[in-house]
Amino acid sequence: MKQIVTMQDISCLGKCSLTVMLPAVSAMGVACAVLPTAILSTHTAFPRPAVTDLTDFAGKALEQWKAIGAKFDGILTGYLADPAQVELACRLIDGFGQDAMLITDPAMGDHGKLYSGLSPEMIPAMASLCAKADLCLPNLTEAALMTGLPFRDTADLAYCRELAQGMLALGCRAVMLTGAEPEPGQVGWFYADGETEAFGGVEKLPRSCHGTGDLFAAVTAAGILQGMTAPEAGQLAAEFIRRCMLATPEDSRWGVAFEGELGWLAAGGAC
Ligand code: PXL
Repeated sequence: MKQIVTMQDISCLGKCSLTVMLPAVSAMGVACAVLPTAILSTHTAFPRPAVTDLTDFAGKALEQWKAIGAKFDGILTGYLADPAQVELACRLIDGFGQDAMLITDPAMGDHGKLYSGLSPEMIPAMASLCAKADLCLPNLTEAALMTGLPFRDTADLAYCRELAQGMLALGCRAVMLTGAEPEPGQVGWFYADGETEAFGGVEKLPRSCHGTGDLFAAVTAAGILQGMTAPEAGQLAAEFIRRCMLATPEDSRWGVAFEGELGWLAAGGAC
């Protein structure tokens, strides 16, 4: 069985990061090891979460994993709280990245802004991590922040292409932008690797829910490890998220009702 290690926080309430990635990756038949970087009582869109930083713990976990000869087929990084955690992600890659595909989700912001509590120093730090990636999965905000291009919240193909080229110029091998609008009324992804380009999407719903970028990253990463092309995996992820959002009746900081859709995902997206 393929195994991913995913590095990010645990937000205890308000479904996102590890609490959604772990079940989604597992449902797709990929083993999911976790390197938690912090425990938060909620994600940071709720006021004043209690936080315990786990950077020291995570460093010790890496040492022990090395000592016991741990191996991973994929490394998937998500939300990181500060540049010290980015440095730790680089240690994870140095130690275990030789035979592993590196997928980075630079979960740093949305709607044109950094998430609350993140300092602007995170932007160059995250860009340096994404430069190492085999595949980087930014949303429009994150791609604009890292490339220095202006943020626009309507992402036609010309704008997606510009952001994707900026991301490739940072150094990543391939990029899949989320929040792309390949056609009016659609929302989806735009993929580029310097040679090929692809895009796809699903009908856009008038709703915004937390944690959907994390689910997109989990499904895309697990799909690729299961042998899908990145565009195939991205389209599966977009369809999965649409189903989860249809099951979530309104805008929600609490995350999406993904639980009832895991069976669909486990069946490979068959209706
Ligand atoms: O869903 C991304 C995410 C992950 N982790 C934490 C967050 C957020 C987004 O707000 O605050 C702690």
